[in-house]
Amino acid sequence: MTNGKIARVRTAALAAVAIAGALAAGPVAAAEWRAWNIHVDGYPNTVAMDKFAELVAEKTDGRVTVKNFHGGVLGSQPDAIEQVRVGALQVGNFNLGPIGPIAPAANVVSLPFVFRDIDHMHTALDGEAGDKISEGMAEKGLIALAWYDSGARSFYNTQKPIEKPEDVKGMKVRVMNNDLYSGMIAELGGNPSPMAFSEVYQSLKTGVVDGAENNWPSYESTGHFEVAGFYSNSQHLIIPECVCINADLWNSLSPEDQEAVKEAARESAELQRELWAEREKTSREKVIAAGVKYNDITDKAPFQEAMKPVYDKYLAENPDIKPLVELIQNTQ
Ligand code: GTR
Repeated sequence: MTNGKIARVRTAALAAVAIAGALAAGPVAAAEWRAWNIHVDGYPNTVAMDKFAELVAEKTDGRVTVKNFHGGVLGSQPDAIEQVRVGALQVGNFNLGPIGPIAPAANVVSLPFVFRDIDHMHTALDGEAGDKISEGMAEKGLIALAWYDSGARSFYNTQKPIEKPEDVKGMKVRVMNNDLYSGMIAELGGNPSPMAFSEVYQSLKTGVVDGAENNWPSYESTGHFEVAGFYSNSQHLIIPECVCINADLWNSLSPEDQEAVKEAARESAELQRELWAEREKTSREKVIAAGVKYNDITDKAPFQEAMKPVYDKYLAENPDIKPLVELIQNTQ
């Protein structure tokens, strides 16, 4: 390198240092977070995540903006959870189902029939049990900013109404990726088939699976009701959802921005819960009007009894979670 060249390089380097210094002293460049959501336009969670983005920008005075990627376009839910944990994505609206295999404390909500009803789930989540679940998730790199509703999940299939456990015998049933759900189907005598949400419609249509399980809004929004016309109100799972953020990112925020982001998530959750209550009704009406055969399961006891080995296995593998299960069961 000639002397002249060295001098020019040095000047350029000094200029870069000066610019960096100026930037550090002046306004910090706005951060853009990428957020994952599995649902389609108009779905309560999608609308609420858009609200979250709007509120984050407003409450942080534009220091943070959130770019939502709806419809699962950034990948499957288990993949997206991993991406948020490692920081490749910053935020996600996740169902606690696929978080359970990573965080055993969060898996309590995936024990079939652990919640008596939606109110019980809300009371437990808003109390000590919710704190314990959040702590378990934080240890695995996910901070739960707020909880979204996801109603109760029930069975649906292409063949017949399910009234008793024996009706599940021999059926191939899609479940989310979580051994508790595979265990649940196996204990009912069915064949569990863990599969990504996006693959279920085609699998029901082509007979790769005979059934699946979900709440009314997802059964409707995915079009599963068009190809699996028997919906049996088992309500075997009531799984909450979170707005979750990467833990390192969260810890790097100023207290002021943490407060702003948390408020934004909580306000978006209030909206989500209102929209959810409406959507449960309209989705149910829509699918029944479209010809879905619906039946209530009046006696849930045989289903609940069949779940004992699922609980036993989970507690044998995670003995330290027993008090949390009891805490939930004893929450009035
Ligand atoms: C929906 C839930 C999604 C996803 C989906 C599934 O109810 O909102 O996050 O978990 O169920 O069954 O995969």
